[in-house]
Formats: sequence, structure tokens, C-alpha cells
Amino acid sequence: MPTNGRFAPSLDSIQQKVESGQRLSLDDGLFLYRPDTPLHEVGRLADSVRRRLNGNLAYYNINTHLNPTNVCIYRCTFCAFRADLRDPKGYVMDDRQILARGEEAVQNGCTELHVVGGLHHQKEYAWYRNLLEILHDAYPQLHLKAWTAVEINWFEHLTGMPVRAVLEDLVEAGLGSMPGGGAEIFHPDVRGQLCEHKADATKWFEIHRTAHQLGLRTNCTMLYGHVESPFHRLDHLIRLRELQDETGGFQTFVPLAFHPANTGLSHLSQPTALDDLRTVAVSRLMLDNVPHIKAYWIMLGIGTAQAALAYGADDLDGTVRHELIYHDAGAVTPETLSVDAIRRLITEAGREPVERDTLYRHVVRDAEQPAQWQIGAPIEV
Ligand code: V47
Repeated sequence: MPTNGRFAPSLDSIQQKVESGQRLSLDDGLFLYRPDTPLHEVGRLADSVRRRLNGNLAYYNINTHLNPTNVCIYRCTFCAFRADLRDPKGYVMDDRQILARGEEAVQNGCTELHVVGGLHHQKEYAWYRNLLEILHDAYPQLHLKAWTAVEINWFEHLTGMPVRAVLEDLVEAGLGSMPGGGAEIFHPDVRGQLCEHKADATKWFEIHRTAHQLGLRTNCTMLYGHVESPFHRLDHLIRLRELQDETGGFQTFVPLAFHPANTGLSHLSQPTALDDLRTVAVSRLMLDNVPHIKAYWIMLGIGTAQAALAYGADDLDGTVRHELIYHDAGAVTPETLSVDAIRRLITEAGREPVERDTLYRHVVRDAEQPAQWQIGAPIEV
């Protein structure tokens, strides 16, 4: 049925597009987000795309987090982790503590250290760079997925160097890839209410584009369930899809459900499980060019993350340890999950669990010494 010269989407028209590999439009996405569009149908379509891209495999990794400081010049309204310079809860880790985290990670068989933190008022660029360098020198087998685009933008400011030079210098120090944080919601009407002073959408994309041009793989995220509308979510997804068309450098998209406790938006309620599942599914359908959708169990909760494997997600992130950003904001998930627990969640969902490294290569463990690992043959979907 034409409306204003355009055809109004329906489940049938969207299904036809999905089956023939055609790209979904903003209007299609808005239709999928309507509460009266049955969630199970949206999930079924998303699951078909997931299967086409990833077969019966569902991924996880063995990883640890490192947040070297929570002291931050910015006051993002959604953040419970940050602290002011003289706040008693503020901390800064020294080299010994940072290396101890690397040692613990290696002892636990981790393949990845996820490193992000605050933008400390008094720390120079050399501190952030040095931290990567000492970790990389001591534990070269540990992949350093480090610094969001917001931090890279801060390093530009601290050094006066262009993005490309900052990234090249960090790669020399040991940077392996970049996480997807700092994206929040790109639309300025919402971004202005969340984090008006930090890197805007144009800057975030410039940094990821440059990283991709240098051969770095990065992830992308969307913080949802606060003051934004479905339109803002779709605008966000479409912007990500456009950069991916240009560079192909995003590996995985991570939808991040807002946790309100202890934040400047604590009067809001957390998104529901149904919103979480719909968002995973709509993301899978809209981001037809991003290989993986991650159901980050820390943030979704274990039950919803497992269910998300039937709504378009193919990755549960990792064992995780020392996560602070979500736990400071009221997440009640455990601090870590064992490999056995993750594999069971995946198997029960009817999928085949595959341990991956940060770059989605198959990790093979020594049966006698599980902390020892090597990269196996390419994964066949
Ligand atoms: O940018 C902060 C979000 C992000 C809250 O790349 C919050 O694999 C909800 O990006 N409620 C950082 N969200 C975390 C992140 C991430 C996590 C896991 C995996 C990957 C990956 C990336 O966390 C921030 C912000 O969007 N965040 N505070 C909060 N109260």
C-alpha cells in the first residue's frame, strides 16, 4: 500500500527482501520496531540471516578486562564508572598492578585483554602508550583490544598528532584492535543529552575509518534504552552500515542495554528483555554487512544473552573478569563465567560452541594444559 509515494513495509515485504539479500530501509527498521510487529517473526528473520552468515556456530573467547583508571574529565550522564579527580572512589593503577593483570590473564589462558578507562586530567599520552607497551613486551601472546575512539580523540588532543599518527604509534606499542565503545547514540539530538563534550559522530567515524585503513579491525556498539527513540537507533545502525560498506573493518556489533543505577539518568528504567531481543534482531537485520552480533552476557544477563542466540546473535563475548563499567551501574551478572558454563549456554541453544580469538580465528587448546593455546585451521561455517 503506497503512503506518500512510498510503499509501507509489511512482514511479507521485509521477508522477501531478507530472502533475496536486499538491504532493509529505515522504514523497514521502524516497522520491525513497532510493538505490534510480532517479536517472534522479527527474531525468525534475524535468525535466518545469522544462519546464512555463521551457520550453526556460536563464538566465545577467554578474556579479561583492564580499566587502568576511572578518573575522567568527561561527565557522560549514562556513566556510573567515572570519578572526579579528587573523588575518594577514583583510582589509577600503577605499572605493577597493570602487569599483574596481564600475568593473571595469561595464567587463566586468556587470549585477549580488553583495555578501556577514563580520560585522566593529569595523565599524559605517554602513560596510556606505556601501559600497552609494557603489557605487550611482557605478554606478546595476549591481544590488546584497547582504547575506544573517545580515548583516541583525547590522545589527538594531548599530542597534537593526527589520528593516523596516534594509531600508528599505538600499534607500534602493541595495540591489536579497538573495542566499539564511545558510540552511544550518534544522532546529535540524543548525543547532546548524553555526552555533549566528547567526540561526536563525525570524529568517531573518522577514527574507525582511519583504523580500518591501517588494517586494524574494530567493533561497534550502540547504547540503547535511555532517551532515544527507535528512529535514533535506526539512524545509528544505518550510519554504521555505511562505514562498513566503505571499509569492511567492523567485526562485530554489540548492542549495549542502558543500566541506570548510579548514573545521571537513574530515574529511567532499564530496557526490558523483549526490547533487548528486538534490538538484537533488528540489528542483525539492518547490519547485513557486519559479520557478527554479540550478546554481551554481562549486560544482557545470562538468560537473555542465551535467548539472543535465537534472535540473531552468534557471539556471547567471553569469560570476562574485572568488568566495572556495568557492575558500577547496577548489573547483577556474575563477575566471570567459566568456559564450561558458556559452552553449555551455547549447546543448549542448539549451537556449536567455538572458541575464537579477538580476530575470530579458531583457538585450539592443549588438552593437558588448557592455559596453552594456538591458532587452529580457519573456521568453516
Ligand atoms: O561506550 C557505559 C557503555 C561502553 C553504561 O567492543 C553503559 O567487544 C549501559 O564498549 N549502561 C563501553 N552501558 C563498553 C563497550 C564494550 C563492551 C563489551 C564489548 C565491547 C567490544 C565493547 O559501555 C560505553 C557506553 O556505551 N556504558 N555506562 C551504563 N550505565
